[in-house]
Amino acid sequence: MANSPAVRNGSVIYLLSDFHLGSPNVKASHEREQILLRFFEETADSAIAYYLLGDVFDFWFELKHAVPKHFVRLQGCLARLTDRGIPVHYFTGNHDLWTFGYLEKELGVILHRDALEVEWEGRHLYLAHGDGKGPGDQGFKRLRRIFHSPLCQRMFAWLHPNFSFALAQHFSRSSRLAQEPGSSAKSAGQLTFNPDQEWLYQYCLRQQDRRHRNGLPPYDYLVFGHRHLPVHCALPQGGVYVNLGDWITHFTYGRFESGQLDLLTYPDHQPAGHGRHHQQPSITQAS
Ligand SMILES: [Mn+2]
Repeated sequence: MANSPAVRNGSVIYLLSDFHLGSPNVKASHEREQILLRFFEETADSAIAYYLLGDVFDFWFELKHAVPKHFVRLQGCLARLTDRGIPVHYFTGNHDLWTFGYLEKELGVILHRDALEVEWEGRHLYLAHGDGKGPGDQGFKRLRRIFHSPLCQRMFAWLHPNFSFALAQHFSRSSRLAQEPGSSAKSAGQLTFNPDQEWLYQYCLRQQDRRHRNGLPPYDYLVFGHRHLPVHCALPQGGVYVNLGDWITHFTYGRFESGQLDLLTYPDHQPAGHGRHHQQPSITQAS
């Protein structure tokens, strides 16, 4: 029964990102889609909500009367979850931001185009895909402004999709491999977490400083995707930087329950994430 507020026993909020369905090709993505379906099937009974933190699709663009082919099983799965009354929050990433109502109307997801601050069980969390945040990456930030421009989006929509979608898919794949080194199967194993060079870690430090200046307690968790690098690292000002990794090579997800957010692998549910050896520092500053 659609949208019936059935009594549910769930106690877990699940967070995932960066499935990039469509990359590197449809066949490989179909295999990953099956793994995702198993994940949602196994976790649905314990879930009170899902947060998808961006780049579910490697390319997505809605025309007035058409959407891209493929990955209808995941779409059906998300629709069934929302039909059961489980909220699915869908953050646009930098690969699937061209959604204009279809995902909300057809799948029933709650769409977020910007970062979100939430309070769960007394914990303060900051959630975002993570693209364009932190210092550096000026070339990508310029490109990002073009992608977000309504005029450019209208011009793109005028092109025939046999041409425009193929072109966009080509650029989407090549840009991802260039911009997000962790997404490359070849380099994923070599990628390491270096806080000094990690823009989102730097962004977390600034956010925590800003909170402190404004007399607010630090965020307990700042959670992102985008980097394709699983991270669970305590910050010096308090709180934890979490990067959800991806579902291309890492198959990692965030699990929030009883005020604690863990980063785990699927299907074996083992703790994951670079930076775990960092001890949670004792907070000496006044909060
Ligand atoms: Mn991304």
